[in-house]
Amino acid sequence: MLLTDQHPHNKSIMVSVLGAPNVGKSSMINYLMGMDLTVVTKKPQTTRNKFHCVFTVDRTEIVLVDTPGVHKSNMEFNKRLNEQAKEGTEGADINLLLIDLSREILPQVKDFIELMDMELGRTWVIFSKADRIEDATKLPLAEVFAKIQEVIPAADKFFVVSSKTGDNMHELTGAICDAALPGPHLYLDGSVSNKNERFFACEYIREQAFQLLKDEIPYEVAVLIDEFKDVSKKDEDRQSHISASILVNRPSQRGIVVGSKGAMIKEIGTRSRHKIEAMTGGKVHLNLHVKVSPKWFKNNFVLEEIGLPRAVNSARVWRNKG
Ligand SMILES: Nc1nc2c(ncn2[C@@H]2O[C@H](COP(=O)(O)OP(=O)(O)OP(=O)(O)O)[C@@H](O)[C@H]2O)c(=O)[nH]1
Ligand SMILES: [Mg+2]
Repeated sequence: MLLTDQHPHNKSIMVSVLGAPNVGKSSMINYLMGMDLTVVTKKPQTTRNKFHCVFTVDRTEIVLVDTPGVHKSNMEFNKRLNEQAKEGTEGADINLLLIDLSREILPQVKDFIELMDMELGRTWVIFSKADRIEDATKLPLAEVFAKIQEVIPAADKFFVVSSKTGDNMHELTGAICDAALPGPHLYLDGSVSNKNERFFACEYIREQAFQLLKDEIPYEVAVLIDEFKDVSKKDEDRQSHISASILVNRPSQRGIVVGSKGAMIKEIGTRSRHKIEAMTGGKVHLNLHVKVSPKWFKNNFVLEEIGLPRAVNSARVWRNKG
């Protein structure tokens, strides 16, 4: 089917999902989609790229844009994460601003506005992790929302949700569908993202590294796919061969990621392979290598390779300085 030749009742909407690190953006997206597409860990700064997560409800296509949590930092790497979040608002019909109910609310809003430093279009405030509060209905959230509207005038609705219990997720999906406008779908039926299997293979390996490694190591790890090829013969079930490099910053981290007698790398490999196999629907042979790449997070080539190019307007800033 041509994307231009579509059912006349089709509707579509693009919704960016924004907020501080760890507030539950990716968890909410997975809940709404009904699948574990985007990576979730207990640690902040899990998501590193903006990307589309796509599903349909009846004839309505919903494109949720997952984004990295915005946070204060002078490091180039972190600035590029924030830039991804800003770019995630481009073309969005609505922004969902997640505010973690288990943390102080107004400082989260203040930091977010300062860091985004842009005029936000139509925004819905999503108070997340409601299950962490004994009784969220007793909180004066209407008053808090009125205060948020003073600083985000385009905020016109709020929801109180939990990705753990599913509270109000149905209502949120309904409201998104109601806001969708008639028009063609951007993606073919069955597409779940604008990113390919290579991207998600990387993400699922990094997710396990984030979950299994401690201290600063997860933040000093990047994953690159060296090879991803289908090796199945005609009429055979799908089989893929994937080689990936786990980059670390320092030689001492290499030993930790490999682990005693290779136990850690084996665990990262086994867990991520299961998730990759669920995605490809076939068997996966996964080879992981740990490589020391000092200060990879300052290296523009590596940053571009992991989907964090220099901000579009940074060249302009640089030229102006000259
Ligand atoms: N109790 C509870 N925990 C949640 C909820 N939503 C997310 N979490 C937990 O919060 C942590 C962070 O969740 P993520 O979905 O990765 O948060 P995020 O905003 O995408 O984080 P970044 O990608 O780092 O910006 C994980 O441990 C989740 O299990 C929720 O509704 N209730
Ligand atoms: Mg995330």
